This record gives sequence, C-alpha cells and structure tokens, in this order.
Amino acid sequence: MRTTLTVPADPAPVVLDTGSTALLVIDMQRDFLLPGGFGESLGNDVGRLQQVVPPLRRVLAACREAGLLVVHTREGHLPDLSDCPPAKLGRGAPSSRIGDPGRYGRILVRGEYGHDIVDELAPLPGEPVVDKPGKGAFYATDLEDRLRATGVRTLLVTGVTTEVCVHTTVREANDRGYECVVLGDCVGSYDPEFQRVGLAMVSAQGGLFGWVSDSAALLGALA
Ligand code: TIU
Repeated sequence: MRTTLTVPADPAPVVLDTGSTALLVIDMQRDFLLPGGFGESLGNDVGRLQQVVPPLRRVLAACREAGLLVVHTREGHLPDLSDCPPAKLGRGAPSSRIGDPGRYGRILVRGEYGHDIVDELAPLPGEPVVDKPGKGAFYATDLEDRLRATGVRTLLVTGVTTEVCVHTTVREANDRGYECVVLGDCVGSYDPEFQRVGLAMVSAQGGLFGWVSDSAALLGALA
C-alpha cells in the first residue's frame, strides 16, 4: 500500500511517498568488503565498510516489507575488460589491478565470486541488479529507464563507498532530477574523514544534493 512518511533528516525532515521511492544499494560487493579482497589490498580498513552491513540489513528488510522497489548495483567489468577505460585500468596498486587475480577471483570482473554482493545482503529473485562499469550508477546502465518505468522520483541511497560510488551516483541522480536521501549509517568509507565530509557535502547549503538521515529514522517512520 502506498503511504506518505515523514523521516527526520538533515537539513530538514523529508516527506517520502513509498510508491515513488526506491532503495538503492550500491556496490556491497565482496571485493570491497571482505578481508583479503581488493579493498584491503589497496591498504584500506574493510572493517569500516562491514559496519554498514547490520543497519543496511534492517533497512533492506523494512523496505522489502513496505513494498519499495529495491535496486542493487555492482561495479565491475566484462572479462575482456573492453568496458574498462585504460585510465581506470592503470590506477591503483600495481600488484592488484582490475582484472588481476585476487583472493576472490579476478578483481571486479563480472561473474567472479568477489564481484558479487555479500551474502548478508543478497538480492532476492526479481530485484534488479544493475551492473555498472563506472563509479556512478547512471553512467552506461539502464538504471534511469528502470526508475522511469516504475515512477520512482526519490532514492534512499545506501552502500559503499561514501565518497566514491555513493557520491558519484547522488550527483548523477541530482542532475537527472531525482531526490536523494542518504542514510548515513548505511553508507561506508574506508576513511572516517571522507565519511564525515562526504555526508556533510550532501546536506550542506540547505540540502545541496539532498538529505542525510539514518537507519533508525527511516525504520521509525516505516514502523
Ligand atoms: N564502489 C566504489 O566506491 N568503488 C570504489 O572504487 N571505491 C573506493 O573507495 N575505492
């Protein structure tokens, strides 16, 4: 059933129509989250991303229960890497680059174990999984077509990492006219300063890119 919710948020409460709101779960992939994976090989503390899993699980369950569209994304590339620009391929640690063998298969390559979503947040049958070659979820994907087809205007944004794929997606969504509500404890960064500033940028200046809320506020509104 379609309902209207008011969710406490920065810079002001946000009113959501459940019929035109989707939960977007960005890149909760093993390559980014698991010990020994790509993220850790770049010198990152994956524990910071793992903190996102419990609140995001609760949000995922509540949004499914409320009948919201749930869309998952995965960052990654075709096995021949033809969709990975040389500028992206060349970056990162020389010993572990996109396409190289990693602990969980070839790094960020579609079909590999590490490219897929962590077990705790596995998509349900029928939930769209958008494979994206870039940081943003709109670039070179059918996400916008899917949102248009279902009448979605507002995105509850979750996933990793706050300053990279979450921010790029929020910026892309803004330019396409979508309202974005970022759930602060359901997005994660390897770097606490990036997390703090990344969230501050969203709600600054009266809501430059949208709202920042959290899992407790959303769950309270959905209860
Ligand atoms: N999903 C995503 O954010 N991709 C990245 O490469 N993030 C980093 O923080 N490196």
